[in-house]
Amino acid sequence: MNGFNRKVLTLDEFTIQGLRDFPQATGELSGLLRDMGLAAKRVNVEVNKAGLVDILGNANKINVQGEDVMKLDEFANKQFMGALQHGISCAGIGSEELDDFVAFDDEVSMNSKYVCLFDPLDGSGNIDVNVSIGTIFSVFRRVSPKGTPVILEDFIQKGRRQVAAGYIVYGSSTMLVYATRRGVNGFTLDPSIGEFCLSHPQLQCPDDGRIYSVNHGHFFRYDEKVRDYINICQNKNAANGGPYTQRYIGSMVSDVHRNLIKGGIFMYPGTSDRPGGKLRLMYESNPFAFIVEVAGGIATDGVQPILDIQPTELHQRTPMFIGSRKMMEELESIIGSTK
Ligand code: AHM
Ligand code: MG
Repeated sequence: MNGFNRKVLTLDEFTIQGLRDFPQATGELSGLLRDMGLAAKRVNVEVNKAGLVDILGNANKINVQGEDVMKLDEFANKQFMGALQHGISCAGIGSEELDDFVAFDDEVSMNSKYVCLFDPLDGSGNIDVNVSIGTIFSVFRRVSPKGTPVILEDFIQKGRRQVAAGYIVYGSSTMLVYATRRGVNGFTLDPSIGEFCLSHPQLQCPDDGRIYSVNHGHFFRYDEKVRDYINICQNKNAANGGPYTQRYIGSMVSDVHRNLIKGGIFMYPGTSDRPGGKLRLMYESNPFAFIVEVAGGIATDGVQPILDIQPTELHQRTPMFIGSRKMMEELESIIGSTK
């Protein structure tokens, strides 16, 4: 015995095993997830070196080896876009880093059935201070015919129509979590073999929790009812389901990941100066709403489920409230249908 645990499935093994239940499946979704996993591993290597940037060179500068240094979010964007373009599953992408979507024009890509939207490096303001950051992605089946270049309508579909969604958190360990309608599964990168290994099978969001996550700095710019709810969170005690604890990393991937595992609520409401909030519907809110709903939680914009919003543009923003079912129900009883 070499001590290697062969009971642990790698991401590829897991998705390929899943295909056995669907004899008609083409394996394209497994391929897309493998491509995302590959790009994530490349990004992970660079994220781990982020602290060396002053030694190796800053963005737009030449490093000591005389190479051009790219900003980490641009680098991540290139990796995810490149992996998907070279794969066999994705006909085009939309990214936070790019103003417009990209239609892949090679024959194989044009004949693929999926499009992918992603935020290549979310929370990138946290890179300089060694705080966890992440990648978020959303997968739709295209609505335009295969064999033609993808169009805007392939991307701006309701979140409810997502085929899969996932995120990667580059944290104290690196994890890839993805959801399909069949469940949410989490994989931790084993650096010794360079593979994502199934570590969190069939993740369920606890029905209730004690963590609330919100930027208190904006408190006086939130709607009165949102402020009422935050006050309730602060006043929880043993008699009314508390006490609650406040946790806000400022990196949505890490904040929602933690709440998904431990139970909690994450809020990014609209403010008086930014009524639409900050988060982007297509590649930040939708994927998390899908993941958390599959895991048994709830996600709304304060009025309707995030997944029911009809998008009109690639980069639109939305207020967001997401988390454990009971905490979300209490929030809804306070804010009613007011954004
Ligand atoms: P980014 O896409 O520019 O990185 O912004 C998104 C991030 C989220 O990860 C996080 O939840 C939020 O912005 C934090 O914003 P704020 O500093 O306003 O609380
Ligand atoms: Mg972002």
